[in-house]
Amino acid sequence: SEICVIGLGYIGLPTAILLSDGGFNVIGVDTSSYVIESLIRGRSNISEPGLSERLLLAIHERRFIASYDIPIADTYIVAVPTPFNQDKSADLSAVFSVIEGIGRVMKPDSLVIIESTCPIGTTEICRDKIFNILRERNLAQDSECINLAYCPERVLPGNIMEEIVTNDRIIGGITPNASEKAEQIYSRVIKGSLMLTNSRTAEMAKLIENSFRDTNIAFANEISLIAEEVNVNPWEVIELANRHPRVNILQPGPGVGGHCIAVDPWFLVEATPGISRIVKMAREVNDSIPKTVLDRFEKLRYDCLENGIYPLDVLIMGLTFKANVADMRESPALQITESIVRKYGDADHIHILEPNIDSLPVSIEDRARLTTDPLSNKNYDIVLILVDHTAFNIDLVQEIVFRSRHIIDKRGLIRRLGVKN
Ligand code: SAJ
Repeated sequence: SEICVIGLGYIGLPTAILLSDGGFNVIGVDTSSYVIESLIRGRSNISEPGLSERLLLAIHERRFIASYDIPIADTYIVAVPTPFNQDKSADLSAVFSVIEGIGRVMKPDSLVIIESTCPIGTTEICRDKIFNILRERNLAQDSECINLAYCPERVLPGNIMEEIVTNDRIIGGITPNASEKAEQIYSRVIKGSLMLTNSRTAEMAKLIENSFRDTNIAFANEISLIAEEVNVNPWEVIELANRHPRVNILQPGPGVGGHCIAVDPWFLVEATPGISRIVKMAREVNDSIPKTVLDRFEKLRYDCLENGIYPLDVLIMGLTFKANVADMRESPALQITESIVRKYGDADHIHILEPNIDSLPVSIEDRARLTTDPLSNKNYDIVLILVDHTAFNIDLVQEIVFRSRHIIDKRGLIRRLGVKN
């Protein structure tokens, strides 16, 4: 049978390849000409271990075809982005426009699955939209007959091709019948358990999963601020507390980035502003961390100036939102770097070490330099470790530490690697 996957990003493309390898004919749809042109040439528009080889084969064997247009298909999977607006409200325009596009071409018994992260109740709104269009097309009398399900994705960027098969999945049908239909599709390719529920519960489960992680990291970040204030090593104190059999605190860092954890909790806050207090505060705590890093940087820079050091050589290690990915969306490391470059790019020498990118983002390219050989510089006045890439190994970090006057290590890398300071 034919499946159409709409939105070929970090979720849609791996899903399309998974289904294609599982024996379905898959048509991938995207509005971006960059995405479609890359795919037609057999090139993946996202970097994810294990994806490109399978993609190339699927395209070669014509099991996967990329297109701009939504075709008639038995099943549709929607995986377009749901960003937030300036005021933190969800921007559902991409989901709604895709749902309308599907409604105009689908068969009345086609199955529609939404995987995009959505506020609670979105799937019901989509059902009404589909129903209205089908009614205009004289194809539906009863909205109960529409096969629509919300099935959130929970794969971890960097390990998507593995988790997309093994993770348990939630299937939230708009009716029990729709849940069963979606289950039949996923059960062909997924090894994890499939948990059937209604659409609202599925929507909320996705949001609380990411809010849970955000809250735990906010707690870790707050602990780290407290620890620094009272002269305790934050990494050590958390490691020791985690030896308690029922304590599991995550790691502090330079802030929380990515397009999921830094976004999704706001969908809960938007729906229930007076009640979602911890969720909101966790977001605010995590969003406030980059500023504390900048404050620390400015203190150390002032210290350098006091000692007659000018201009400074600054080394920034890592720009991406987390280790071993190339993605810089909502990255606190990039945000911190942009502030430093904006304020001091003309005065100081700002070197950037980011092994996962080939060129700097436009926001900083004029006044910072991407380096591939940080040891070509004799010494650094301030080093900021903002991402713990595997490429930042003990030999490299040790050598950089030897050459630097001040270090701001927001990932606890020096301690973890056992680097002498
Ligand atoms: N981070 C910390 N400390 C930690 C863990 C993470 O500061 O201990 C930071 C990271 O550096 C990064 C951010 O949090 O900036 C998010 O990274 P992540 O690895 O925790 O999560 P994502 O955004 O890559 O993927 C999350 C995952 N959600 C959960 O683990 C609950 C993933 O399973 C979801 O599929 C994904 O969001 C999504 O698409 O919603």
